[in-house]
Amino acid sequence: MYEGAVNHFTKEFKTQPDIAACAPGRVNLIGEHTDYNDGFVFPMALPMVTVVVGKKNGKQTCSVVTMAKEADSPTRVEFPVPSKQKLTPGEPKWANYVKGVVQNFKGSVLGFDAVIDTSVPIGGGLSSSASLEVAVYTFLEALTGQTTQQKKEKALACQAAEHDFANMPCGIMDQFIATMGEKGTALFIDCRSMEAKSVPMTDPEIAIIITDSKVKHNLASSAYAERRQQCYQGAQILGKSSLRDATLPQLQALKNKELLYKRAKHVVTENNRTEQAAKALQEGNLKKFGELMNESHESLRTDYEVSCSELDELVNAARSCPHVLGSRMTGGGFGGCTVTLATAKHADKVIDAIKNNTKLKPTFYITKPSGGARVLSIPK
Ligand code: GAF
Repeated sequence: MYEGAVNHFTKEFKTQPDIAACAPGRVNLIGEHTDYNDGFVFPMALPMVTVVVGKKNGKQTCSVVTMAKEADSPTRVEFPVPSKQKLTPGEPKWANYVKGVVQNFKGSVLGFDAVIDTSVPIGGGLSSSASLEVAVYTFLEALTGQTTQQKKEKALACQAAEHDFANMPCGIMDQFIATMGEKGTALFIDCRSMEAKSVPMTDPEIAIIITDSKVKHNLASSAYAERRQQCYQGAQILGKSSLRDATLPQLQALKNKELLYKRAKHVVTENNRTEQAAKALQEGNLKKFGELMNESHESLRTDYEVSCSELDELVNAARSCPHVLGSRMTGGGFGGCTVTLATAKHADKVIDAIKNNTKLKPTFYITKPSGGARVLSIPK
């Protein structure tokens, strides 16, 4: 993929690129819809990445080409280097992530030409958008020689790009893990302090299987914003700055507002599960980890109501296999992927069991925790 982007750049811009950067997609093991509640998440970076290759063009414009098959047209855009005049979102949609990051970069942007390609399934719940944002940001750091010292600031700038240019009020999890992911570890992140603890995830006897339903329901982004608003409302009624500070007994105050109660209950119990899961993994207690994953899915399905029949079907199909320790939806929900923890030597049997127990035509990835955003060397 990377060499393909280099070759494509040469074809499009009639010169060789001299800078390349990439950033990964992610899978969240547990801790869903907690990040925008100042809570805990436990994701890992994937081997699948978005790459950006390019070079300075000596002009006051940025020309960017995407090779992503799912991108809307046109696949080549040109926009000015932001100065007093701010960039604004528009069409095509894929370019908004690029423009948003260029606008929010903590440094002075120079004119550049670039080609983007990705191996992260687009819109598949593995955070292709954060991987694009963080890859573009990392590319700009290399292009300008201005590295944002605090990686948290870099993740926040990319999150702001998604809020302002893609109109998606996401939390910080995806940009954080794309920036700070580490090979061989999952990151337990406290989304309030933005401190992260690495927990090794290298047990060769364990497989992490991602199942992509290839389904995406339209209400995903409106429902996301609605859930966020409901959490905010719940916290306000409880007199808390966020649901992170609420306890289960305190939620009784929401009992006559059933929907807010259910949403808050998910967040409070999910934070608790995520802390327990990080501890279980550290202690090598994978059985417990799997049980917590199962409980997380049930809570997302019944209290938070962000699952869908396809994700439930895949999770149930996985759980029908005795070699599975736990299975749950991952990411925002309403389609996308599930994540399953299983014994490594039986991974193929697990995949067969899922295939045999669903009407869907999912794709599978047996995956490992991989590195975060990085600058790549251009092949000579
Ligand atoms: C999406 C968002 F972008 C994340 O910030 C997070 O809220 C997640 O849904 C749900 O946990 O990926």
